[in-house]
Amino acid sequence: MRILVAGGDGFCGWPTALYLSAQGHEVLVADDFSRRRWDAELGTESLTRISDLDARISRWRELTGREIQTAVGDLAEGRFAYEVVDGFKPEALVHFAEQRSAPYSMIDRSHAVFTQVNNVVGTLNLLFAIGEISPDCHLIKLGTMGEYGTPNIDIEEGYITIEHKGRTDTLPYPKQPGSFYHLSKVHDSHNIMFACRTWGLKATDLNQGVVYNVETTETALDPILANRYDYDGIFGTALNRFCAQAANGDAITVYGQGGQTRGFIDIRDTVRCIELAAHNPPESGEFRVFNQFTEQWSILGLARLVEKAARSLEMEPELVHLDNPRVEKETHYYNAANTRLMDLGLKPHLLDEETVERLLLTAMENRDRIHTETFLPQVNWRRPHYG
Ligand code: NAD
Ligand code: USQ
Repeated sequence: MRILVAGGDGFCGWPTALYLSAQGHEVLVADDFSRRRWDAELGTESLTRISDLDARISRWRELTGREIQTAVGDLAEGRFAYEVVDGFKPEALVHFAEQRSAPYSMIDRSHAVFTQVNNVVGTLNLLFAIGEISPDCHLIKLGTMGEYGTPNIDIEEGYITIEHKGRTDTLPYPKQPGSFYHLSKVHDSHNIMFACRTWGLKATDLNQGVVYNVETTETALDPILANRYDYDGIFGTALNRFCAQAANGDAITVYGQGGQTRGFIDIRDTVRCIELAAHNPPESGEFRVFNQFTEQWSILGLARLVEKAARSLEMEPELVHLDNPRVEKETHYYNAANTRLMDLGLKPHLLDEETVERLLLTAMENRDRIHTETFLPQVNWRRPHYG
């Protein structure tokens, strides 16, 4: 298939582009490298050394003989988005290209505005480009489990059947997102659903859980193909971040009680889910939602798992409960459905001690690159800054 990977220089996008290329698909990566610029803005960088996109792609070509095309530009710019879709005419467009950090979106007004404009306008541009140029193209959009929040009932895959005053309908599942970033994903979902209903486009919203682990078969082939590893208080996510903290001899930072429960997925399964979605497109006019995670963990459970694995490697981790910088429930019911990708053939890599140990060792090997001062959370949900 001809597959456009928007955001293909990022943590999920780069391994996905390689995986799809390795499977024989014709791949084009579109990215504006904004994620690398946000590192410069925040004074942080990937724990692993990451090469620039040209070097990554040249190395891939040398190793495999496969070509990956590139288009460098901002998808929130209407002309660029249109030209990329027009030039490549994708059969599937995988859309990773958004500002994806909840804390970044909560820094102040300008970061909230940037996040929502970048994400919502970028997605709108792609919808209009697909609608006019390639209406048969399947949009595979990365959403997030955080769109649903933590309701006191089971979470379904996108829709819920409700009986109200004697009548019944199947409606979008209610959304209770927890940051301006998560809200941008809800706005995207509504816009995509509308475009499917109104123009007959076909789309899959992949409501992904927190992604952990770093390397895939393809990124591990050569150091120049290495994937990024975020660990700081803004872009680092729970498990990977805890491993960097433990390996560096810093405290594992559980926010509040740690009863926050989320869906998690190994990066090796993320890349596979994208291909499964691409191989099994929805009908024209259908807005399909899959919950893309493989297991649920509480944050305290994850922290304890990291603590145990670190001790077995003779590290001396400490687990601390910080005042929660976020506004979120710390003990709650959580039971989310995730059968649709399994039904298509996903065989999950479930989290085990071996994966945690590998992450701890990766962090240990790159310890001299850690900016310790970026570990503690700096962004407080409760205090709005005009900024
Ligand atoms: P990332 O920041 O590592 O990668 C995103 C990429 O998109 C970056 O390379 C960035 O430069 C690019 N980008 C952003 N805005 C752009 C624009 N306007 N034009 C062109 N390129 C742009 O993020 P990631 O972790 O790879 O996440 C990818 C997607 O998956 C995001 O949409 C995110 O919301 C979603 N997601 C991620 C996780 C996770 O745990 N990482 C979990 C659930 C969902
Ligand atoms: N948390 C801690 N300690 C930390 C970091 C986080 O206790 O040091 C807690 C947070 O308070 C939260 C949970 O862990 O309750 C998850 O936080 P996170 O930073 O790992 O992930 P989150 O902010 O939810 O965002 C990440 C990605 C985002 C994606 C989302 C999926 O950055 O792009 O959409 O995971 S989900 O969580 O399902 O919405």
